[in-house]
Amino acid sequence: MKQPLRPGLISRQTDPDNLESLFSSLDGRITPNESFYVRSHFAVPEIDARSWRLRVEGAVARPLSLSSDDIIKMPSATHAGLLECAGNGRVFLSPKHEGVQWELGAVGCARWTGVPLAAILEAAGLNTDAVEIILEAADEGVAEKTSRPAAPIHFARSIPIAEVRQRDVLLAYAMNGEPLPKAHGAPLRAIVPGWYAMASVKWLTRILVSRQPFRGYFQTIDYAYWSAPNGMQPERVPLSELAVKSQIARPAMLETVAARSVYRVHGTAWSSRAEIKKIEVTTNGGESWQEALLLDAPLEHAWQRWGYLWNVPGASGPCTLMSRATDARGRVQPVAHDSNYEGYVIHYTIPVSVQIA
Ligand SMILES: Nc1nc2c(c(=O)[nH]1)N[C@H]1C(S)=C(S)[C@@H](COP(=O)(O)O)O[C@H]1N2
Ligand SMILES: [Mo]
Repeated sequence: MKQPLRPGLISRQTDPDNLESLFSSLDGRITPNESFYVRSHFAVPEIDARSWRLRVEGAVARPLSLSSDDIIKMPSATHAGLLECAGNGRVFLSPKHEGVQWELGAVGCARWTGVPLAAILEAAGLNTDAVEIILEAADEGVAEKTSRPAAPIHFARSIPIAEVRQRDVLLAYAMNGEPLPKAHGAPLRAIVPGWYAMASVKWLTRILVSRQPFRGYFQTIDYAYWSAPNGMQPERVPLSELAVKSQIARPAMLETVAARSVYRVHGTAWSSRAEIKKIEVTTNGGESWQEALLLDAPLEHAWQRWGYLWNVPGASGPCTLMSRATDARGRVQPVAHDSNYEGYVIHYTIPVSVQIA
């Protein structure tokens, strides 16, 4: 049975469903479950909650097999967590890049409840030679890219052990106070704050503690980029940390704006392990920039909303807006896309064209 279409979401792909949030409807700081984007590579796996287990294996002193009850009994943590797909905004790139053609809505911010991954690793006892945690999921299928393993693979991604502690990585079973929805990874998913969301593995089944960096499909062929430090040979590197970014919710692309009105331009901005310090807005295609108002206090792992009151000119015609965020570490959104990232890390100041009438 196909699920009915969800009103708050735009379908970008079916089988499996890939659904985009209507970013222009942005309102609260927390994205409700029913309007949170969905990005899945393979069909949503059928999981029987009673027989489901999370296995913890590899370079550990005590391998574990945990049921949902075991996990729910452990001390829980709740925190905000922004998820942005690494391909968010891909439709705006020229030339076109393969992959789901997301506009602005492959991003959202929810409150997640679960068990810190660090607590589970502590229970298993890490061996001293452990370097990475591989998160393996129940969903499986044949990979998409031309270079791919012949047989079906499970979705899997890794995180270095140092990052697990520094980033409050959570194994979440609740989203915004409700049981984790199936499309978002029930019964258990990872939330890796401050990393692109491919690292936040859904439908977890196994945590494999590894003695070397993992080189699997989803971090070499897919969700990786060419890192080309000055004078060095380019190297394939897995995507990880989110780049600083802001997006304009309203006006929406191609919206008609009333001449001589006061229009409230608004949106959100986020970064990784740094609060947003400044938002600037241009309403004349980048000729001049004005500072916008940050509306939310910084909150770890969450985005911050901002607003700007625009005195719309009297002359009708086309007009281009952009927003530009600067974070507390001094990182600023660039003017253009860095093509070493191909169809990922799209955090340049995306122009929003409107019509004044
Ligand atoms: N098991 C599994 N986990 C996954 C994926 C997937 O296809 N399978 N997609 C990843 C990607 S690319 C993104 S952007 C996020 C999307 O999370 P959401 O669907 O809850 O918004 O999940 C990540 N975790
Ligand atoms: Mo993604």
